[in-house]
Amino acid sequence: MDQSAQKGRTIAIGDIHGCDIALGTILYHLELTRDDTFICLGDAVDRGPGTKHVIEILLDLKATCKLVMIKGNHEEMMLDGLNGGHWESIWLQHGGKEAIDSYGGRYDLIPEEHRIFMATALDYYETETDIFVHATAVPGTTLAELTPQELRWDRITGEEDPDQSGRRIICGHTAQKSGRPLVFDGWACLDTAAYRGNYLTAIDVHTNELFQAKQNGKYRAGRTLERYLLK
Ligand SMILES: [Mn+2]
Repeated sequence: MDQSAQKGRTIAIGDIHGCDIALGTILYHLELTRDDTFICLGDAVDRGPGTKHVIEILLDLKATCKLVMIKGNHEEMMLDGLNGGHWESIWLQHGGKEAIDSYGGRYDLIPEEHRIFMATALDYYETETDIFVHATAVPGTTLAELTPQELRWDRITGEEDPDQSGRRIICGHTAQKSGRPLVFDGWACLDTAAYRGNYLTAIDVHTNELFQAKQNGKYRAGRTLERYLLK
């Protein structure tokens, strides 16, 4: 894909987990336009109080910019749980209850559009400079060969090798309870555990500027990713 002529910003955001006010606050400050690409790294749903509103916000964004939704393990569990699959009880115990409560407490109150939004989310997304995936990529393995376990479930340790292509891997999923992005050679994990009261983290992948907000509405910008690079 030729992105060399691309105008606008490319913004990626870590695990939102129902933090609708944090998401709305970041978007208010970003002022996205149709030239911008906004990449949600997955786990938009569950845990926090505002899953329904988060998906409404993301659906509305489709009219504003190019929205890329990557499927997290929580979207995978929710879709399975809503169909009565084997994940249902585990999902409900790991934030699914809060998600259903945001819809009024019943599965049948979830709009079909919201189910389709989750079901059509991507396994990964790539540009000339970066690879975007929910959980992990495996250097040496092509993206199309990644398993569902790798794409949505495996955790990173901070000791993974960089990708041979030279592209950076930007992921979520491995929650950083410190609230600090996990940044090391060739990698950036943006899951800063917003649902635990930390900042939700978004990044302009070309400038590395961070845009962060908490679910209480507090906003912070001006830091860059390099601040968190492990030496
Ligand atoms: Mn996850």
